[in-house]
Amino acid sequence: MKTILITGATSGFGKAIATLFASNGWKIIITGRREERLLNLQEALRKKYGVEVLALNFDIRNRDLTLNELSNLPKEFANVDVLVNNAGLALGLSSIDEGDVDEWEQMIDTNVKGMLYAIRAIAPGMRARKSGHIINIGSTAGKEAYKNGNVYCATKHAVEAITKGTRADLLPYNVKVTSVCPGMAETEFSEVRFSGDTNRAKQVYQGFEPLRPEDIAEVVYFAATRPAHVCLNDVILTPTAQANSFYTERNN
Ligand code: NDP
Ligand code: 8X3
Repeated sequence: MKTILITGATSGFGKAIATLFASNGWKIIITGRREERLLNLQEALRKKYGVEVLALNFDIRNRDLTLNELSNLPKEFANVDVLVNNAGLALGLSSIDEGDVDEWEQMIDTNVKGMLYAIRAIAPGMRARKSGHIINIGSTAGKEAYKNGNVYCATKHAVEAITKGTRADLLPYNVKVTSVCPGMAETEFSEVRFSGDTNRAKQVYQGFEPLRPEDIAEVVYFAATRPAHVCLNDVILTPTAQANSFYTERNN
């Protein structure tokens, strides 16, 4: 029975990834700040799929807590086969000269530093076992920097660099490292970005069919289930109507 750890599983991609892997019989570790959602998902996956689910409630920006929780997993969950670094967010959309410095720090602390803490806690076990797979959720925002996306795009460019560096470092230890880079997907992402303004969030996805969380989960599952000698390095997936960060065909 393989074990997967997914950070940020209380909504969106993380929840869909946890659900798909649970439906395929994997042992699941889920994390996030919103405890009630985490416990509801834990219960639902246990009931529906009969799998073991560990729910860890912490803020990934908290360095000591994250390192401590993930370095001291209970024995039956300790051998993590796949780590999915998914927890992340965008805050705001404003020109660099008008940006909110607190928002910048939250994005950097979550998307970059939080991901690094998780890798630091989990990679030594993979190295010792000479086996494992780290899958980082990047973005098309990590391929190009779009107007007013400045710091969010920077964090996703950092995910790209960390993915490449991690792959090189862990190469001698048979650890696979993959980045999965989605374009526009309708989750809570834009609601968070626009501080709960649901109308503004909806507009982001108007006039075309965006990706769904399940689309990303399928790619992660495919990447995680390749034969031992195959590592997907980098996968970009966009809605059919989106070419990249700059071009989207809308019918409104
Ligand atoms: P959601 O807002 O639906 O989910 C984000 C998840 O991250 C939640 O489970 C949230 O949990 C968790 N999270 C955020 N901050 C923290 C924190 N400080 N500590 C722990 N967990 C945290 O968005 P998505 O599912 O869309 O986003 C998932 C990832 O995909 C992000 O890294 C995002 O940048 C990336 N992405 C999204 C795209 C999109 O268009 N939607 C496209 C490309 C990439 P909680 O709030 O409970 O802590
Ligand atoms: C999320 C995709 O285009 O909203 O990473 O930045 S985008």
